[in-house]
Parts: sequence; structure tokens; C-alpha cells
Amino acid sequence: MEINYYEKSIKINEKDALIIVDMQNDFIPGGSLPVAEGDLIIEEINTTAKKFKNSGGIVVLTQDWHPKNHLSFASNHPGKSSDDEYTSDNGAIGPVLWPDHCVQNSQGAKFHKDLKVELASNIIQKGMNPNLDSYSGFQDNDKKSETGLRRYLESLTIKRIFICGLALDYCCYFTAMDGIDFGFNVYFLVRLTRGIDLPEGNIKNALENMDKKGIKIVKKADFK
Ligand code: VGL
Ligand code: ZN
Repeated sequence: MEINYYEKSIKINEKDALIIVDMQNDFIPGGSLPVAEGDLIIEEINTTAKKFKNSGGIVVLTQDWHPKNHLSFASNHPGKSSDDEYTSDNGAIGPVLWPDHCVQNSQGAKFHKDLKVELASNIIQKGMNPNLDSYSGFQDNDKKSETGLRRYLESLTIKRIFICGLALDYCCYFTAMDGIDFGFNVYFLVRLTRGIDLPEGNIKNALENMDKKGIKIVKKADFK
């Protein structure tokens, strides 16, 4: 299937939010769960964040924030290694296990030093329950508890959300899919993301699913 890319120019206003997903040391080359080229998107994310703020929009960061005993870590499953396929009985861990990453208060959990954190009006942490993963910035994978992101955006009457950051096929993807389910108009800034592609083909599936669902995949963001 071919993706239909959204190519119109976009004028940012006070009902727009840029959601910058998990731009943390562990997801950037040199970290424990590095996403290839994750460092290459930082500068343009900063430029975009400034544009949002200057046009009256808001910027929100998400932060993966796991306890050491988090069950998405292969190290908490004797005999298993990271990248091994695994799905928990509650369905909220998997489909693969990860290396230890974004452990609360560790260096790896910090935002990359070049990211302009001060442009954000809120930081939403996720993945604190050891039994549940939270790929989405909105809620846990079992969809039973929300992070507060929806309430925050609704309180500011945000209508459009623009997703960028890491990783394309995990936290960016699930945030975008929940965003549209929760009634937001969702734009996926694909050039400002990079993916893990595990299992293989995961990036392509993510893009196709988002396109099918009515998420606008923006290749070249022409912000006015
Ligand atoms: C992520 C895997 C595990 C992400 C977080 O930010 O995409 N991926 N935890
Ligand atoms: Zn994680």
C-alpha cells in the first residue's frame, strides 16, 4: 500500500500542540535502546517547537519513566534476552522484550542535552507500573489508565496534535493512534521521527495503519 502524504502548508494557532515523544538519552545513539539516527532529528524538533510557541501553540514532552523491575526489561525474565518475542498474559508487555532503559532518575532517562526542554509547558511521564508498558503518551497499553495528557490537552481546548520524536513505530505510533481515538486531529511528522523496526516491517505497518485511520502523515512540514 502506498502512503498518502499530507502536503498542504499548516498555520499553527493556539489550538495546536506539538507532542515530542521520548527524546531521552537511552533512545539516542550511545544509549541502551538506541534508535538509529535519533540524534539527527533534535535540531529540527527544536526549531519546530519554537515555531509552535511563537504562533501561540503549545509544546508537550513525554518521558518513558520505568522502575528497575519493569517487566518490559528482558533482565527481569530469567533466560530471556532483549529483542526476544514476548507478550504478557495481561497483553500490556510486548510483543518483544527490551534492554533496561529509561530507569527513573538515571542518566539514560534524561532528555538529550540539546533538546530545548524549556519550550515545553508540560512533561508527561509514563511506564511507571512494573506490570504494564505505556507506549502511548496517553495511556497504558491495556488502555485502563490514562497519563493525564488527554485531560491536559482538553483543558486547553487543543484540537490538533502533531507527533514527533522516538520511536516512530512504538511510542510515536501509539500516541498518534490514541490521539485520533480521543478525538484529536492528528498529524504525524514522519521526518521528525526515527523507528526501531522490530519486528521487521513494523515501521511500514505503523505508517499504513495510521494512514488508514485518518492520521495525516506529514513528510515535509511547511509550517506558517
Ligand atoms: C519506547 C520501547 C520501549 C519508545 C519505549 O519510546 O518508543 N520503545 N519503551
Ligand atoms: Zn520503555
